[in-house]
Amino acid sequence: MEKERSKTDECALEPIHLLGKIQSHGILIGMGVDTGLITHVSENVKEILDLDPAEILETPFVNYFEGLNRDGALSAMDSPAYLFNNPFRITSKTSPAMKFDGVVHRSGDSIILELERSSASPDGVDDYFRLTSNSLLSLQSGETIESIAGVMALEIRQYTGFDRVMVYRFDSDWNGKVVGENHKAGMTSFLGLRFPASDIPPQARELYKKSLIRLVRDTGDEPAGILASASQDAAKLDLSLSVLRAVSPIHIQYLKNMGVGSSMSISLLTPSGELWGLIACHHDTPMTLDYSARAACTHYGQVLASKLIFAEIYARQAEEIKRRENLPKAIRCLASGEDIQKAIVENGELFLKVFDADGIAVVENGWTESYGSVPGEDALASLLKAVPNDDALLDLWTTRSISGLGGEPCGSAGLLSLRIGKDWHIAVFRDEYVEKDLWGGDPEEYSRDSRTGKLGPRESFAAYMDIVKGLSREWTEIDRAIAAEIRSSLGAFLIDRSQRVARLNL
Ligand code: BLA
Repeated sequence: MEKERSKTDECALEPIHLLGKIQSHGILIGMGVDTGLITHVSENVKEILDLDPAEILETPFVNYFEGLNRDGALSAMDSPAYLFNNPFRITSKTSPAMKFDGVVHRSGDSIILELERSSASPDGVDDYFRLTSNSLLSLQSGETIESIAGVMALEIRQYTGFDRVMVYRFDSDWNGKVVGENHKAGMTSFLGLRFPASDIPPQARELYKKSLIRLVRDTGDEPAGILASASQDAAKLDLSLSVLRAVSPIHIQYLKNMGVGSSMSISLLTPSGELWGLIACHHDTPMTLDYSARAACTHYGQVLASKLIFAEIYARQAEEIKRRENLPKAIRCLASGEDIQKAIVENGELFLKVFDADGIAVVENGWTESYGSVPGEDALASLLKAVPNDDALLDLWTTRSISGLGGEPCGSAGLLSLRIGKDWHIAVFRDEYVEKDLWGGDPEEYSRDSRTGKLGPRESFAAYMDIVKGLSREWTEIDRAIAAEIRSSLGAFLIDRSQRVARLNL
């Protein structure tokens, strides 16, 4: 195994929507939007329907199938809810015993019809409503992300029968964490483990915003190739919205390394259409789930994503209210004192609470007053000199590691610097916080194919402890908002003070 940080870039290069193959349990047929003649066909029509793929190209689709024609497909696709007009019941004219669920969508100037054998999956609208309403009823307000995610994992597992269901949440760097899980007895748990951004590279995340569910039915499957008519290029067929799309071989290897026989994931989107997370499902053996059941899971993901996001906003608001409790008192202290250095230091404990910090220093024209855990005076002076002096930063600057500013190692690691005037700073410090991240395997590991040199996934997903030293806890939006408020109140008091001084001098 090798180690490298930038593997995300290499993973991002794979054009997963143009792999030119589908999973072999279904058939893909493309027909011209204008002609109804077959433009594309998957090679496995030979095995499944005993049709010669090369022979049926450029012949009318309706010669071989019943249940849908070009006009029906066009009107289904033109409706905004086209996904829910699917599936069509399609019968093969040449093998009438073969009944399929047919799903249509448009790709370029072809109508793409994908056929899957009708199967016994959780059926009907009743099951679906039971699934959604149980979750909504058992999730009253005040629930946490973890409790909602736990219920979601349980419900989806009961509905689909997957061995393991997880709710996976992205962080701001696109690493992810399993925040809810339900699995068959005896499996090792992934709950609480983190996974690096490169496990789900950017082009996959982009695609998952448009195409909200994918099922990898069998990780041992040999995908079927696609043939195209002379006027088309099979390699250019955009399979973004295909339900049978063969997934990236790197990802298949990843699943095999995890010991997974079948995988499904459902996108969880924010109201603005960004990817918040995924519901990820694993099964030890190949798993069949028909289109309607998958549509129910997709819809469930959309409904429950709003619950998760609401819980997240609610938790942030509660945290903000708690953090702001001491802010009015702190502002009153600043307003009442002529000497701002003293006002802060004499009420040091209060200001540490306001900033959720361990130390605070006020440096004015080379004179320092401090409270709590702060670097020595010389170290402090050189740190403040190194703080970027950029007006665009609104005089507020933060770092989780002062060693990046050339600071000597000391107990403090994080700095929030507020520049009040030319030689006047308020410097707020947070001590080092040793971060213990539990990852699903070493996040820096990957493999390389000895023959092709191509990048591959890591081989072990055993819990891996990564200890990060030298950083403070993160400075959040709430920290910045509170600091900005202190900064603007100070601005107002200073103008007031200078006006009073000016009046006295008259
Ligand atoms: C796709 N990777 C995925 C998907 C998931 C994960 C859920 C979506 C496809 C699916 O539903 O299976 C990752 N699965 C996870 C994680 C967990 C899980 C984190 O169950 C945690 C429990 N993967 C690598 C490397 C590369 C890579 C090194 O490890 C790139 C070189 C790529 N992952 C990769 C690609 C896809 C993917 C390309 C897209 C697959 C596709 O849709 O074609």
